[in-house]
Amino acid sequence: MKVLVIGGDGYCGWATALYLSNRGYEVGILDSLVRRHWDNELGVETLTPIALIQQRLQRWQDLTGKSIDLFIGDITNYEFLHKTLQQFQPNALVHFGEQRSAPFSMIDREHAVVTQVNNVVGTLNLLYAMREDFPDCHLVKLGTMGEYGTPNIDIEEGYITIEHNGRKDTLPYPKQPGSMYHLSKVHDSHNIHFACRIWGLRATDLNQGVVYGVLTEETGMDELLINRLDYDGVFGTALNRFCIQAAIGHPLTVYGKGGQTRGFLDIRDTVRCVELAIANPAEAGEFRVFNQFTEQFSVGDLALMVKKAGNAMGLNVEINHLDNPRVEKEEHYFNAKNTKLLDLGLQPHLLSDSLLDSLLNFAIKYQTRVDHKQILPKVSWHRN
Ligand code: NAD
Ligand code: USQ
Repeated sequence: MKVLVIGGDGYCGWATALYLSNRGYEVGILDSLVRRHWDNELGVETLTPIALIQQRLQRWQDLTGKSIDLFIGDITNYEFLHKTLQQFQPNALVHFGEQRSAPFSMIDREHAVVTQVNNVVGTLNLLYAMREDFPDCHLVKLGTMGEYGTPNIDIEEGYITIEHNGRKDTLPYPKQPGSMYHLSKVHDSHNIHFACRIWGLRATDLNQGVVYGVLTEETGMDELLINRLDYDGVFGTALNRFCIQAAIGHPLTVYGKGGQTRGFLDIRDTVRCVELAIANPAEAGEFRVFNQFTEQFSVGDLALMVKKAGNAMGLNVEINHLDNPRVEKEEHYFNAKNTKLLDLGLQPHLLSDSLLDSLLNFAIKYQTRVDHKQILPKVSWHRN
């Protein structure tokens, strides 16, 4: 089966492309490399020294004998996208290729526009390209748990059955996203749902929680295959950031009360979930939604777990509750369903002491690359 991984030079995409290649899929990577450009623009670097995409792919081929096609370009450019799809002839499209940071999207008007144009137009182009030439191809699209926000009722997987004035229907679950980035994912979901309903395309929206970890079997094979690990205040995410902060002796940055609860998963489960979605495609006309996370934690609890693991390794770890730069509920109900991927056979890697140890050791190994000035959050959701 031929799978085009869009965004295959990024954190989730790189791990997924190698995993699928290792399992015998014919893989292509499409990436505009814009994420490396945004890092340059912000003056930040991943904790880990990532090689050029061409060097990464050459090393993969030398090690395994498997080749991965590379298409460098932007999916908001329809001509490029059309040409790439004609050349590669995919059976499945895995779409990671978006601007994925909530703080980046909240910097100012310009960054909100860049985020929404990049994400919404890119996905729209994909839908039209599928409609035109690949109506049977399965789109596996990375969405986010943050599309739902934090409602005071259980979160279902994409749809909710509602009874209203004596009538009943199953409808898309209400969305209350918390940033211009998360909003872009909601817009994508609506557009994809429309394309399935009206044109009969098939798609799976993977509403992924916050990903943590860095090692997968494939990216751990060689230093040149190392994955990115973001720690800065714009692209770094909660648990990864806490481990790196602990490793360099920076107090853990819990925003506000720390009761913010989210779904989380290990990057080793991200790659497996994508494979499960590809191997069990949606029906023609079906817009399927899976909630892709394995456990729920509050950020306060995560900080305590990192502190405990760090202390056990002899690190002195403090926890700071900073003024929250975001506008979000800091204490709330959160209970999200996540059974659909488990039903397809996902066997989760739950957060364990050994994972925290390995992530802390990774962070210690590369600690001299950390720019301490990039740790505190600088982007605010507040009007002034
Ligand atoms: P990333 O920034 O590491 O990777 C995204 C990749 O997509 C980059 O290599 C970038 O250059 C590429 N890209 C962006 N726009 C593009 C375009 N228009 N054309 C071609 N390539 C483009 O992000 P990530 O952490 O790997 O996230 C991948 C996807 O998973 C995103 O859609 C994100 O919203 C989703 N997701 C990520 C997380 C997480 O914790 N990292 C959690 C939930 C969902
Ligand atoms: N947080 C802290 N301290 C930090 C960083 C974050 O307390 O140092 C808090 C935030 O305020 C928020 C929560 O942790 O309440 C999660 O923040 P995050 O930066 O880890 O993740 P988020 O902004 O939600 O975005 C990340 C990815 C995004 C993905 C999303 C999944 O960057 O691409 O869509 O996780 S989810 O959170 O389920 O929407």
